[in-house]
Order: sequence, then structure tokens, then C-alpha cells
Amino acid sequence: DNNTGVERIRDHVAAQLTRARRRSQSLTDAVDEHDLVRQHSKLMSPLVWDYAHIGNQEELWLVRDVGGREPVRQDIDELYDAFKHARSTRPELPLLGPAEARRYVGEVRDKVFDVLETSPLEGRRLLAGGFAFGMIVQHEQQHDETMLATHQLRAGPPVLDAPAPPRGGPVGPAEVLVPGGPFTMGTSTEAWALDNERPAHQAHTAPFFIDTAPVTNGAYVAFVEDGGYADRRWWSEAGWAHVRKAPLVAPRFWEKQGDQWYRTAFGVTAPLDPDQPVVHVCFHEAEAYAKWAGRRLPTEVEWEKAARHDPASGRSRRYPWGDDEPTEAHANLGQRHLSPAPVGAYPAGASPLGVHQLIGDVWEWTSSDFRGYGGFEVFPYAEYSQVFFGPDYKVLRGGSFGTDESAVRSTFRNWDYPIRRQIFAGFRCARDAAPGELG
Ligand code: AVJ
Ligand code: FE
Repeated sequence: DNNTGVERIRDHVAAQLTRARRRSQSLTDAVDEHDLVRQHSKLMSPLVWDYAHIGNQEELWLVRDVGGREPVRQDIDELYDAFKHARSTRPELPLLGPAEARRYVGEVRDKVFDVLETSPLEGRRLLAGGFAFGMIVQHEQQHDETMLATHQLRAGPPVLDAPAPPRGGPVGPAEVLVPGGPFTMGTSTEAWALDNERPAHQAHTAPFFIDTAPVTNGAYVAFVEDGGYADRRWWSEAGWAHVRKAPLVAPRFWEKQGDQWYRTAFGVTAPLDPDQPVVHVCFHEAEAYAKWAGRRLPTEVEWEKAARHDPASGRSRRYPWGDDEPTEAHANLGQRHLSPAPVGAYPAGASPLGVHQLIGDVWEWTSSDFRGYGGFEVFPYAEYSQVFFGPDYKVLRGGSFGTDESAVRSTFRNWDYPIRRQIFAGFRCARDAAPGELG
């Protein structure tokens, strides 16, 4: 009945909050105090900022708004408002120190568990299905992925550990034909879907081919060694200006010694695995590779159709493999491993058309600008999505090895500037289907 439904949500929320906090703690306990407060890159906040910001957002939404409780630390709201201070300036702020930050987030969390016990989880739209709690779980996990990216930028000996990803395997043909026609994009029913994923609507594509796997390191090396970074033909005007000015010569964290390419990940330098998806490339690099390969990036409509559309039933699925939550057999998520897995490592996660590794491993650049769907409504605050809509940001899909399962699904939309490559981003290619190829 309804009551057990609400109790099930409450238990789920509690478990997810606890799991997220364990991750935040492990990412911050892994380094000493100096490494918590210092800036590892101008692109990133000090880890201690992310940590207290997680607590502050949780206080704003769950303690004050949902719970209607007194503020815990109203005096620090301004310090942890991401719009008031650019990341590069955060180390100079009078931030809470590591011990203070830990005390603060713990105090907020204690109150949140109290609010959770007494909250009806219905009545207000913010509460329905535990949305406000789900939003905060996802927010914490998103910042955990950001902190993981900060770890990747940190110099020094390794402090994180995880087992190697599973072995690769066959993925069938290199590309598959996705039939043209309509499908349901976005969602109006997924309880924890964020505002930019809504509403469900009919979208349309022409027939197109999409790669069955993300572009691998091995394939990308061929582009690099073919002089791709020095060849104007493959780059857009903005891409060419950037690649010359930066300058870029290979993906971030790559280095060639003799004839061998190496990649440094979380303090460990090892020969590049040719079968793993390429990671730490910007949109411009993805676009240039695709052009060099005689292909193009998928639009986000195409990506979502490849990830959700079941041609047999005409239905859109929650995930490529169906509606069930991800398990470790489906996808490389949740920092279970510290790298993308080789192509073909997740046969159980493939879509009905045989497209692999859409969820997990690497965020996938699409050719689309980040915009609201028709019927978009801000919920519950404009600074989550709406203020980023426009031509400045490109959409990424599918999540990475550093994305938690609570913070990704086939409707989930991420976005970033086309020059960013500290995120765990790769891509796959697509192409138009010619009239003679429609099977
Ligand atoms: C959705 C990953 C682009 O990290 O900038 C965190 C998520 N929003 N705090 C970001 C977010 C507010 C956001 N991304
Ligand atoms: Fe945030």
C-alpha cells in the first residue's frame, strides 16, 4: 500500500545518503590537510570547499526548506555559493578548515536524518518520490566525481586504489543502424530526474549509424600519429584556434616515451591500453577525430535514441539494457575502477541494437548545445540548469567510471564548455545513413 511505498522510499533515501557520504569521506580522508586546502588546478576548487559545499546545499534544501528548521550556519552560505566565487579564487576565501568542515557536514546530516523520519514525502512536489533528497544525493555524488577529477589533477604518489576493470570482449560490428522515426525522449515519470531531463516528449531522427563502442585509445593514437593535431582540415574554426593557442598535442595526461604512449591516472603512469575508451579529450578534439575518421559526433537526440529506444516494442527504456537499476555487470560506474573498462567489457549492458557502454566508462560528447526541452520548467532552482542553457555549453551523456549510479540514467544530461578536458570525457562517432544503407 501507499505507506509501505513511502517507507521504501525512506529506506532508499537513507541508504543513498549514507553511500554518498562514505564516498565523500573516502575522497577527503585519502589526502592530508595541506592537500585538502590547496588548489590542485585553477579549474578546480580545493577539496575542502567541495566537501563543505555538499553540506551547505544539503542544509539549504533539506534542513531549511524541506525540514523548516533553523539554519545551522547561515553565515557561511555566501562562501559556498558557487555563483559568488569562481573556482580559481576559492582557496583565498576564509573557508571552514578540514576539521570544522567535517563537523559541519556531520551536524547537517544528523538533522537531515531527523527531517527524513518526519517528512511525509508527498504533498509538495519537492517531496514527491523523495525528490528533494534524491536531488541532494545526486548533488553530493556529482561533487564526488568533481573531487575525483581533482584527485586526477593532483601531483604526487597515488592515494586512491581500486581493482582493475574487467577484460574487454567482442562488440559485434563496429557500427549499427538506428532506424529513423520518432521515440520518447526525456521523462516525466522518473522520480529523481532533474529539471533538464523533463518533460517526456516525442523526438525524431533520420536513420543513422552509431558506433557500438566509444572511440578507443588505440584508434585515437592513429589520429594523433597521422598529424591530426596539426592539420587544419579536421578542426572547426573555434577548435583550431583553441588547439593552436592551448596548445594541444594529445589527450590530457598522455605522454610519449620512445615509441610508446603512456597515460597517468591518479598518480600511476602506465602504457596506454589501446582497448580502453579514450578519456580526457575536449569537445574540439572529439569533433576533429570524428571528421578525420570521415564521421561526426551524434546529436544528443541520436545518443538518447541509441540508449533507450527498443525497436521491438517502440518503448523508451530507462537504461540501454532495460528498466533495472545498474549492477556491476551492466556498466562501469561508481568509481568501482579507476579507469574506463576496455571495449566489450559489459555485454550485459548493451542496448537492443547492440550498442555497448553507453552508460559508464566515459562521458560522451555530443554535438548538441545545452538547451531546455519544449515545455521545460525550472525545478526547483534556475541555477541547476537554466542559467547554463545556450550555445556556450555542449551536452555530454552516459556518465563515466567516476559517476555514481544514482546520478546517471539514459535521460541524464551533463554539460560543459567545449574546451574542458579535466572531466572524464570521451566520445563515440556516428554518421548519416545513405539511402542505399537502410537495410
Ligand atoms: C551537472 C556536473 C555540470 O558540477 O557543475 C553541482 C552539477 N550543479 N552543483 C556541475 C552541479 C551544482 C554540475 N554538472
Ligand atoms: Fe554544487
